[in-house]
Amino acid sequence: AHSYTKYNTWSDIQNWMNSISSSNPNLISKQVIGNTYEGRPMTVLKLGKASSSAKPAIFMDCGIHAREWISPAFCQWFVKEALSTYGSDSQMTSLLNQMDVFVLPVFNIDGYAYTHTNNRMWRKTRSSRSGSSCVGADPNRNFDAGWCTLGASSNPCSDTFCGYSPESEIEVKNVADFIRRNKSVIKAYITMHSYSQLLLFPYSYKYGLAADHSELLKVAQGASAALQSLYGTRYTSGPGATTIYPAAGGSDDWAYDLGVKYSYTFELRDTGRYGFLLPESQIKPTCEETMLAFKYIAAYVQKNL
Ligand code: 0X9
Ligand code: ZN
Ligand code: ZN
Repeated sequence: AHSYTKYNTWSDIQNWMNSISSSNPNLISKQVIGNTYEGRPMTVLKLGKASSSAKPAIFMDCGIHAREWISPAFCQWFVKEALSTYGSDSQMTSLLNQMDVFVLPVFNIDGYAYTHTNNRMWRKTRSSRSGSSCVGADPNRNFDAGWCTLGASSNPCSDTFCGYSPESEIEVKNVADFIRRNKSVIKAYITMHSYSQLLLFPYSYKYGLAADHSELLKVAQGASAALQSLYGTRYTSGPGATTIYPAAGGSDDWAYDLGVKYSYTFELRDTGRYGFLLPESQIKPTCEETMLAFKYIAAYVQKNL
């Protein structure tokens, strides 16, 4: 069964999406943006109060990498918190009145399912091609941003395989198409990974600073401070290339170059004690503190529309 303080299976997450959206028709709608390689539906939840005119929006995805289980847990937590605090928390109320938040709870569903059934440490998609016996590409190397030039591998057996071409992975194409289609309303792109406790922003495919570097850094530092205020968890903020490592083909750089200025990658808890195998007892504190960072960024974006 579904629980916010457990790592849910894809099937539990699907049931949860159906039930939460039918219980909250005034604040959530569901749309399938395409199917995964293995045919699972990629469902985006749109949170926000209905409006007669187009609302500016934030897009957030979780679970680009299959084994980073705390990430989908955060997307689920976020949806719950948004619904349960709308009407009582003034910031959440104002956010959902003025903006929509698109949430993709699991990006790499096939990989996520595989980590539950076959290999807990799987990272990539599950696509295959004749000519190679190795399965999958790294979805966060498959976006069209300096594709496969740096920190990515052209070997299909590598965990950072960039794929056969930009957007060769259907999951990446589905998300990129959705963001391109909604480009005029999407003001921020937030993607959840683990682990390392970092708040990253462009660029990662090159060392050069983003045109908006100082603003992106200031907002990241404010968000990290908000996160730390709850339990003292420390985050480091900075451009991907120098803060974690140079790596091309990532979703954050791609969204930024498309024109989505506020583009952030979170690397959630921890710093390596448990790594990808973060205990379920840490889901609640991790999500609670991350909510504060998300809300800090959202408030800034809303103020600067
Ligand atoms: O390597 C990645 O894709 C991310 N780290 S992870 O351990 N979750 O795999 C960092 C992504 C930073 N952004 C880009 N490289 N564009
Ligand atoms: Zn279950
Ligand atoms: Zn990741």
